[in-house]
Amino acid sequence: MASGKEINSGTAGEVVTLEPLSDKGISVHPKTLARWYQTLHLGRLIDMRAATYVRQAKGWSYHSSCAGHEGIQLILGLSFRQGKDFLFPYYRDMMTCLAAGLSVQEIIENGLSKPSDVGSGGRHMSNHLSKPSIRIQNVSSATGNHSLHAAGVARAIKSYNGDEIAFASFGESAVSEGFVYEAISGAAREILPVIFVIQNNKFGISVPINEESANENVAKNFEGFKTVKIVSCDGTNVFDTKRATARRSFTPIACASTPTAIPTGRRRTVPPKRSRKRSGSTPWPDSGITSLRKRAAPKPSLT
Ligand SMILES: Cc1ncc(C[n+]2csc(CCOP(=O)(O)OP(=O)(O)O)c2C)c(N)n1
Ligand SMILES: [Mg+2]
Repeated sequence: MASGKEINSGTAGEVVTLEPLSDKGISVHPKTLARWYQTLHLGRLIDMRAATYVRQAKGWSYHSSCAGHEGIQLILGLSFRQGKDFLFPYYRDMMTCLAAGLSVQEIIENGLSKPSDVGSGGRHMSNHLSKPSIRIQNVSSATGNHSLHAAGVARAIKSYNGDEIAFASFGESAVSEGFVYEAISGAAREILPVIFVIQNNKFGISVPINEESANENVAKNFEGFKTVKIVSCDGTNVFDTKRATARRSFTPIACASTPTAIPTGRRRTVPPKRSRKRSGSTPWPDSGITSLRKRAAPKPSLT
């Protein structure tokens, strides 16, 4: 191993040299770090297993990998308070849902469209995860559509003087949809307790960001919306995402838009949708997982 660097294998036999994950000045308890690493590692195993199910034509009729999005998804999932807040995840939010309270079995039952699937009894598309019993909401596959549902729920929360939060998560391309603007505009006007999390991987399927939006950081499209607080972070870095999503960032909660930025050169490399045809030997991005392992489990006995 090169000194001060991390080694990660992408595809079999490939060795990628990585810079250590910057902690951005955030101090995290070792037990919390270990929990983060365990969840990230488990999520990656499920994600890779899903791609195998696709290749075997056994499941995941639809698979959108969360690889490269894990930083923001882990912290989003852990920010969600089970049975209290309302989470509206999108089809790429597997890590979010794992961290938020779906079990491995529940995720796999969704992927295999089993009647026991807690979200829809196997009737919804795979990778569209939900668990209504703890308030992880079932959403449609019309991208970004659930931003309106989240704004509506936030309106109810405010009407009932609740302290719950509605989280809506989607990709940067979905932000081009008119209903996302309606949701953010309405939430801004009524100052609703809703957080819109924009996971910016700079592509909407194969359409690059410069053909989607004038602002590469699409959250900046909402800068003129009075009461909207815009928070930016590196969504590939759990520490930076933790910094950005600290509760105080959202107090008082108005309407916050949190884009994730994947730095140039570290763009997610797994195809947006792993089809049977395309699922090949694309390297899996590290997302700081290997680097985090060193911090979370420095003793050999734990590795
Ligand atoms: C309303 C609507 N339009 C088009 C589609 C087809 N579609 C599915 S995923 C996708 C790209 C979404 O890209 P983005 O929002 O950036 O999310 P990403 O998959 O990159 O995370 C599109 C256009 C759709 N599902 N719903
Ligand atoms: Mg995208």
